[in-house]
Amino acid sequence: MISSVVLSLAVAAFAAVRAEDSSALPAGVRNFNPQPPSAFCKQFGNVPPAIGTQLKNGGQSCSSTPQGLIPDVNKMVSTLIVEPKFGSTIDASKDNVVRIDTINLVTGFFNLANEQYYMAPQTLDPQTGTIQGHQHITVQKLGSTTQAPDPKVFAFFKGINNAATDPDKRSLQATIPAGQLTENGLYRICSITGTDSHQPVIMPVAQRGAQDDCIRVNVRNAGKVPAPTNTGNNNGNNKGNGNNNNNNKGNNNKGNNNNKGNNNNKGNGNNNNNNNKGNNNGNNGGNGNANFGSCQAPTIEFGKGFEGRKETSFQPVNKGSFSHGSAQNIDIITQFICDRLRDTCKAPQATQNLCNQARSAAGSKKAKTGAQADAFNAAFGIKTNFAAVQAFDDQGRPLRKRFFF
Ligand SMILES: [Cu+2]
Repeated sequence: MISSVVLSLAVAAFAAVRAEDSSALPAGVRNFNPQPPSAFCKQFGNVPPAIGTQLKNGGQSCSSTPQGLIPDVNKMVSTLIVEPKFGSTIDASKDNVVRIDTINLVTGFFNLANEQYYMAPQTLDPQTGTIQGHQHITVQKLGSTTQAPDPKVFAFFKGINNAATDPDKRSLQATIPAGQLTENGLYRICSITGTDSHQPVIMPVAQRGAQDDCIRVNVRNAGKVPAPTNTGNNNGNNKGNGNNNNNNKGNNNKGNNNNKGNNNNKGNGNNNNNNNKGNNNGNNGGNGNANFGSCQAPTIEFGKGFEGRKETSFQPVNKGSFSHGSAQNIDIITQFICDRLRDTCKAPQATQNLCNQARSAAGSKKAKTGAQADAFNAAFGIKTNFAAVQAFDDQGRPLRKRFFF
């Protein structure tokens, strides 16, 4: 009884640091303002405060966010990767589901990764005292079994932002799309359990079992993609579109070739399926006509529900090469991609110039529409039709009538 009083006081105290406007956030997710600099951070005057963005291009920062609520010792997180099997060989030319079992985590708490990173203290479910958070799957090729891999390099990464829906609310999964892994060999697949705003979970005792799991698998048929089922255009190929009401939050189909949910629903009188759009041309042989150095094609996709967003936004299709979350402003993504092509992919100068042209082409189209992604992709010879995707505002309202009837 006393502890629940303390708990609700603590929850109330943290509520005070919430920002006023949480309207752009998915249900269940709160927005937090940066804390004033702590005494600790003030000692390092030359280190800027962490303000919710991720410093992907380098630089230190200092977080003044409290660690937050620490759960009871009987509520510690534990995770097991149950699929694929440890030590198995997986076929990279097919979709591979990674399924995990996690206990003592209330899932579906997934704050905006580019604006609220480390902004929220760890929070607990007020009823059960269980940590609120989400999972991630990360896949790396192991060049060596005796030397640790570079964490900046990964072959696949996926934040799992949806809440577990199995009866015990423990099971989550992500799909490594066919063709995503480009080299055969030994890989490591790990979970990274995170809180609402992505920090590692804070546990009450030091001596315990791990909150995360990693497995090793062998990969074969890397770099091979099954023949696209939808070469040419997608008219009439409305596989799996139906009239579903699914907001498609956190779906795992990005970048695969099954052409689920395209847009040519002529004469469809209702809007229930508007949320499931955006075809997946990124991997459909859309490799473009440029040399991307060590990277995959820099295709950008436009759609609703990325990272739990209510609004439409942009993100790179090939997260292995271009590890950036979604953004409403395409220039955040295009700039990141052009920097990456230069610094990491070591693409030739001609491709870098092409990237700058692609950026301006995107900038010349109407902001926050799929036409911007198409213009960027087209500069590399990658044909997409995100212009046909309905744009939504951050309340989930259609921005205007669909224009392609
Ligand atoms: Cu995360």
